Amino acid sequence: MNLRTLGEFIVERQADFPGSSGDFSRLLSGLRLAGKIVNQQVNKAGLAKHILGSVGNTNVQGEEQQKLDVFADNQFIKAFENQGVVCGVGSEENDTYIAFESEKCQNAKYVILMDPLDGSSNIDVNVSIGTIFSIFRRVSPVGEPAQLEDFLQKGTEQVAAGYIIYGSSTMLVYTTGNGVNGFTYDPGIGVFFLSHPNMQFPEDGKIYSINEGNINQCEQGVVDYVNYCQDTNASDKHPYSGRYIGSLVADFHRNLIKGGIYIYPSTQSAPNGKLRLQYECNPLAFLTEQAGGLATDGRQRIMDIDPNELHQRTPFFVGSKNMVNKAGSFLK
Ligand code: AHM
Ligand code: MG
Repeated sequence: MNLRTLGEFIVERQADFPGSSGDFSRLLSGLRLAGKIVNQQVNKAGLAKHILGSVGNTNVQGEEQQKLDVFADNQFIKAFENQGVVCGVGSEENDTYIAFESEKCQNAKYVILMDPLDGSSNIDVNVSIGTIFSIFRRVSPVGEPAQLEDFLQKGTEQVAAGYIIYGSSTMLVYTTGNGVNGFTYDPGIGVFFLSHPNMQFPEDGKIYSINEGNINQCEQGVVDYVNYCQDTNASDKHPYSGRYIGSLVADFHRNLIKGGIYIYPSTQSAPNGKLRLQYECNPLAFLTEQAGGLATDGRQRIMDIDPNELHQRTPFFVGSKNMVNKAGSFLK
């Protein structure tokens, strides 16, 4: 078998853009390095009592921060600052964006938005968690500190996006707008290998993923769609299987491979849903569209939403094209 490492893949792809400065490749290398460091800590979370558990702070959304959240946040931020390839970082863990001060960073062309450790409430119970990231070209002038407007761009402006899943294997899955590729980490030698080239969302699927504990708080269209998924009398292959890990990257990754839909709708207690547009939904929407799937808020395309605040939330319907269209048809 012809093995290709992530490093080789990045270099090959850079050659597709003659004259490119290599900054973007260095950015991906920074991500890869920080991902390996976080992976090492996640893997031993059960052993390291000092890492397990809550740090005692709450983040801007009033959620309890876990120690590993803070660790991951710091690792990624340090890696980007050291590489000098982004002028700033927006993170789900921080109240506002960070604009790096060094001249090298202020001369950088890109900003990154990330959820450094999504699903972190699952750490203590040994369930897969993930890092989600989204990269934009800055709109503020090069040579100056990053500005809020750099972080409030529509999803359609993303130049790259992806996730790292810390699961039974660790994988990095990303797109630069030219398909989706997945790399599996070999911890013995510390290298990611291309294992899932050109990933495609199956057009249809049999898995629906939603927190059904909230169903009484959902709008009627969502209730009707879930009933449709469970309908044993319908002629077209029902009922579907309900699968909800409660860890977005893990639910998304499974559905990407097997075919399925993930839904986090608006509820009475969370009218805009729970997930964040900039840190979670846009990057997964970009990956989804690049893999032939669909991502909406139930009614409109996620990547067309014009963000007006950093921590903006949105309902999220993502996955196999036919399933997302079908779910949307119940909301109209
Ligand atoms: P987090 O960013 O605070 O970890 O929250 C996001 C997580 C997702 O991974 C997951 O899909 C969702 O929250 C689960 O929420 P709920 O427990 O309300 O179903
Ligand atoms: Mg999250």
